[in-house]
Amino acid sequence: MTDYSETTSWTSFLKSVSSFSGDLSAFTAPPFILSPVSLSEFSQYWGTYQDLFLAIAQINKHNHEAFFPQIRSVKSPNVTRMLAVLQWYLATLKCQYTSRTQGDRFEKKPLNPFLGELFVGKWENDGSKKDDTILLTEQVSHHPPVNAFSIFNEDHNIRIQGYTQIKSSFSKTLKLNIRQNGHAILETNGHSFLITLPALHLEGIIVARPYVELEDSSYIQSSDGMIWKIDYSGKGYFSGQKNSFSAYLYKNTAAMEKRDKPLFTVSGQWSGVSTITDGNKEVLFSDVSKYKPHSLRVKPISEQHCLESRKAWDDVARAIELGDMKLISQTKSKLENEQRQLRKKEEAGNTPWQNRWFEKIDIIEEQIQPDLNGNTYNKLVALSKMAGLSTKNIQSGQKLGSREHRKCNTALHWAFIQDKWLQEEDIKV
Ligand code: HCR
Repeated sequence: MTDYSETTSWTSFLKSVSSFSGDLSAFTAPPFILSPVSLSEFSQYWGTYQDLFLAIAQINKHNHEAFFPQIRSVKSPNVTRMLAVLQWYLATLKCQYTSRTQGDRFEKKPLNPFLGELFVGKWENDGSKKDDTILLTEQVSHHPPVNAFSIFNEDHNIRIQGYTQIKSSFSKTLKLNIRQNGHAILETNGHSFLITLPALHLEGIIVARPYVELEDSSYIQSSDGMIWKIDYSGKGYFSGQKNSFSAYLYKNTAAMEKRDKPLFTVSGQWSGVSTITDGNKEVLFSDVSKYKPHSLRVKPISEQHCLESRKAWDDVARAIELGDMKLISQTKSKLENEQRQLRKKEEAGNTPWQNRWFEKIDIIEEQIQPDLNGNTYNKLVALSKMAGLSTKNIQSGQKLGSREHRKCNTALHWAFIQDKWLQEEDIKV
């Protein structure tokens, strides 16, 4: 295993991050810590476990008892669905936060998506086109960087859409703290779920082997009233195991606030094995290693549009793979200069960049009302209200009464506009 921590490039990188200004893209990092993959590809992790994702849509009042046979006290399809959502969600965490650090690999700095960058693909499920799950990702803003995504399977009637805006800061001990603004909203067969995005930090930076640890709590609020509170901890906090969590299912937010006895508690490692208990017997809940990851099919670069991520970053990615710092900087500057020229042209012509499949929704200005039967953004307002969470532009999952909520005056979100995709002529999945 190569030790990069003693190299001069790493020590000067550490010096530069100790006076960090908040903009991660501003760093010149040594080639060994650069990833040839754009951050816009990370949206695919929500769909990697297709079987678990599609299973959520299959649960109904006739079949629900077949889903978690080991858990005797599950009596309703709504509870079963909540368990299935957690099982899928835990598997997505494994992809989002540990898939790049398996074996001796470590976390690297992904490419910073440009405005309008697209990443699309599909998961082919039973081989028939009708059963494909589609992924659409768009970089909807560059300052601040916001990445929006939509994943849907028409045949199974399940979709998830959301967006992420990351905010980073280095601590004095050189931990990189990441806060996410945004959310994901899952919808299937008349049920909807608001999923908040966890806070995280990167450990191991000093020794040049960064890895992610999740922290604090996140929530999954269901339109049926139930809510999961998921508490995260790293190695040595609740237990000696890394990626530990405890998730508590409450019948509603009031029960959670009163710290009533949860309906179920699931605990263990989100990247591995977890168990479930209703307060009596404890049984296996999930073992992520047993599930089959499903690869996303992405068109070859030769068939991609120039806004598609792998095509746009191809020269830079090759330079990174060669570890050629001069070439990395040349190819990256070329792309960045082209972007700057585009912005100048747009400004001069008063023709701002048009987003492709997502639109900004202003919850306050447009007076979006809570409505569980309305559109996705009526649902966002309703689910946030049920969970007692803010819809303002602050860190995901913050409470209504929080200081951040009181201080912020905006509630702008990114919504997927299905019709725009249906009218799309240039981009094919
Ligand atoms: C922190 C991170 C960039 C952001 C990545 C996010 C938060 C993006 C949204 C996804 O849905 C979830 C997600 C998963 C990733 O684990 C997380 C990345 C891990 C590393 C990367 C840093 C910017 C890498 C910095 C490396 C330093 C040492 C320069």
